[in-house]
Amino acid sequence: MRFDIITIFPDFFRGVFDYGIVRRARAAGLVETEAHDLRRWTHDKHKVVDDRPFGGGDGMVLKAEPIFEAVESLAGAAEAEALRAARKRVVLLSPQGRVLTQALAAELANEQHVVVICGRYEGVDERVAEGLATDEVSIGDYVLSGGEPAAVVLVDAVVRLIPGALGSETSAVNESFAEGLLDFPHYTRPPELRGMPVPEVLLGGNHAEIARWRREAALSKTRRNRPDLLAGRDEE
Ligand code: 6GU
Repeated sequence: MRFDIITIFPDFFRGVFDYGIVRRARAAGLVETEAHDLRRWTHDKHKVVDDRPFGGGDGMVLKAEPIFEAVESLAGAAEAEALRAARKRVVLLSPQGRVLTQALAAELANEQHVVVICGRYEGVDERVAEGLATDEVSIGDYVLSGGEPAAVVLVDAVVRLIPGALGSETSAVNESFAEGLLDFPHYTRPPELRGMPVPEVLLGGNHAEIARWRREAALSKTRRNRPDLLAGRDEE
């Protein structure tokens, strides 16, 4: 799998994929990541990538032409149809996108090539979303200055779902969100810390009881921190 990231800040990505599971997946040849300077696809002397908004207003808008040229040179065809056939996706990162979920990350983990366009918060010419991107994605309901941190989040969430990336000792099947619940609480030594004991049941060896406790604890944590995840479930 390959990620090509189009950005006006390619240096932002220096070293950012050199840690943990992403590093290991890259070292194992499971994934390649490369950041590309959008200015490479400008043709004027000053390598201008933005311009004033039609209709007026503050802030600058990222121009469509360099982005179209960048995607065409990195992914080939700009037609969504041809991209899908070739297992390629073109993801525009913007606060106007649909929110990244574990389901979307899993879907992207099936692709061979993902081109990621980092928007700026002021905006990207809408024709990129209309006629170039296969997906417009946000990482949550808050505003970032640009899509670069979101690109790091997206790559991490997807790479750990590529078969083999987590290694044999762990699996993505049992974790947070896989079941639509938050993860259960974890503890390690010491069994008592600053007046806070580890729940008794975890210290014994009754695996059925431990499994029951973990499910209940995951549920109450979800109820407390993310009641939205439980809406529309009947049991529990
Ligand atoms: Cl993808 N971009 C920006 N600029 N802000 C965001 C975002 C993306 N996702 C959440 N906020």
